[in-house]
Amino acid sequence: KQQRPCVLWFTGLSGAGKSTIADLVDRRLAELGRHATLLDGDNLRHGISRDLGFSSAERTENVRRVAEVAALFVDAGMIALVALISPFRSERETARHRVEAGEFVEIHVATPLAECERRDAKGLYRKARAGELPDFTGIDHPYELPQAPEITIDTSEMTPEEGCERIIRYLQEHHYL
Ligand code: GGZ
Repeated sequence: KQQRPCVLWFTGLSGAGKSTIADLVDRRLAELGRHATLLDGDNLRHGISRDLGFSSAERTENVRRVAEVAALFVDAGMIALVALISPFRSERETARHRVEAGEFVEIHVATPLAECERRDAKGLYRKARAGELPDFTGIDHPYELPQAPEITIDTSEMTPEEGCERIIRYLQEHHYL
């Protein structure tokens, strides 16, 4: 059966669950025999974006680079999973238009700020509140809400596994799988 390539673009706050869900989807795709690759902000910032910080201009450049890499994987017929805060609507739209219509699935991991901050798995929100991490998304740096994401997942209402299942079902119903 012909594989339909796409970008699965996970956007949302730090600690919203983007990486956790993208990792589960990546593994499910492997089980289903699909070639997929996971581009995760936390890792990429040690590699292709190691020169970038968290100013608006640097985030814009980070998102641009990752969108370009994702498009290369789509050109190669793969599914590219991208997990980046990607806080600006215009940069997400640029990423969307970098690939063909229907090849971009925006997944808003919409866990509320209060819940991300309550969990604070890496202690970053505490540091940001203490003024030790300036320009922290949701605290003193903006996050522009997606207006028409293909999928919305709030991990305060469902488990990461349920979020993964919802995405797999979407991909099946829309003939990506
Ligand atoms: C937001 C920050 C910041 C600031 C460090 N603001 O939850 P994490 O830790 O593991 O993932 C976050 C990651 C965000 O990188 P992205 O490449 O996804 O961001 S963007 O799309 O905006 O370019 C967080 C950590 O880096 N981190 N400082 N100030 N997140």
